[in-house]
Amino acid sequence: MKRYPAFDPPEYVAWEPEPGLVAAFAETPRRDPERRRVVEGLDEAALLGLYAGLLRTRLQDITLKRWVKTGVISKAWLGTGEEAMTVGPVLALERARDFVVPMIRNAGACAEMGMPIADNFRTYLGTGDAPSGGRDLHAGTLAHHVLQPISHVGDVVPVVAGMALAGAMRGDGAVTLTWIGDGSTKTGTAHEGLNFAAVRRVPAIFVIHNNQVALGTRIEQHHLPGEFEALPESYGMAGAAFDGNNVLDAYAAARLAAARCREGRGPVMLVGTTFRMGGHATHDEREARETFPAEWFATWGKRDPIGLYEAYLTGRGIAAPALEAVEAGVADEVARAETEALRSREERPPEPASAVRGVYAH
Ligand SMILES: Cc1ncc(C[n+]2csc(CCOP(=O)(O)OP(=O)(O)O)c2C)c(N)n1
Ligand SMILES: [Mg+2]
Repeated sequence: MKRYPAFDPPEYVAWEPEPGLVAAFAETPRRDPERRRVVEGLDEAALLGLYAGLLRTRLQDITLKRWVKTGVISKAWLGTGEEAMTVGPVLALERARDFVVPMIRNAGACAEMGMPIADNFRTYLGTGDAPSGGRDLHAGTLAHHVLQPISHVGDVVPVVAGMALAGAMRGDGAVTLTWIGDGSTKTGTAHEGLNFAAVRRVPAIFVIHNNQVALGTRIEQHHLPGEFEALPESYGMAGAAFDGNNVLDAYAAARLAAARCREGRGPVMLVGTTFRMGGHATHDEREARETFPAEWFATWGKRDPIGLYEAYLTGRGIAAPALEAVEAGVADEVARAETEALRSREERPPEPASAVRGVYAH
């Protein structure tokens, strides 16, 4: 993809595929026979759909970062380098019946569930026609089967357990998927929700989104022994790990988990490992660079989920013009959404009276 020197992490600006990593990318989902079958069953349209999802997610972040740098908004929570964690699992679901509950770093999930990109931007701009009515910068709308994130990390887990229980009671085969950050796993509510989901065997997928940092706290400062793979079993849940920078591995793992949920076999916890290539938000990128050794950024920078996937697609015989056409289409889609959202900012400020609507007491 086109790189954006003013906004991309420096490791991505002159990104080149490293042959060993490209080979490992193709090999990873093939190690498990079931995942291999899922990946081999993807046709070109599905493969390019995953590519479009990654680009759409990255380009929304690039737009937000440009807005921060040009004073349109004051800060943004980005998922740069973590796109595969979001896009693979969402595209493994069935939009019409399944539900997702992203955290702010998974905001790319909204568009992949069909929510207009402009609505994600409007949420940041606090416009009256944003799904939140201008009240909250967490994006989501149930019309598109996306529940808005709850700011208090971990609190969404019991809600997800309840949504999945509701799906089981309706009997419509709906699966509910959420992400739990490595830091969020430390909250009491996350534990309660996970236990409830396991005991009631609800059709939920919990993706442990291990980006190895919780705000400014490195993984080894908040988590022993440093691995999450044992967590599913400790709840009596099915579980599996996947490569968080590999959209195919993420997709296949979630696809199999969703099938298991639909068979009534209870929840699945998927553990994905990745790395946050920016700050907690745009305000602390410099601090993030001081929080981790430079080698971490160098190592994970070589594993750009988009660059590696492009190299994989090329190896699978998809020609450069096909990739470029997808990128041009997505770039246009994001640019149009930006224009629409900025128009809303001019024309659709929230009505002052709306501040007291939908609250418990006023
Ligand atoms: C209950 C609660 N405590 C503290 C915060 C402030 N806070 C926001 S995000 C965050 C770190 C979350 O880490 P993690 O779950 O790993 O998610 P990540 O930011 O890496 O995506 C913290 C401490 C919060 N939002 N909610
Ligand atoms: Mg984290």
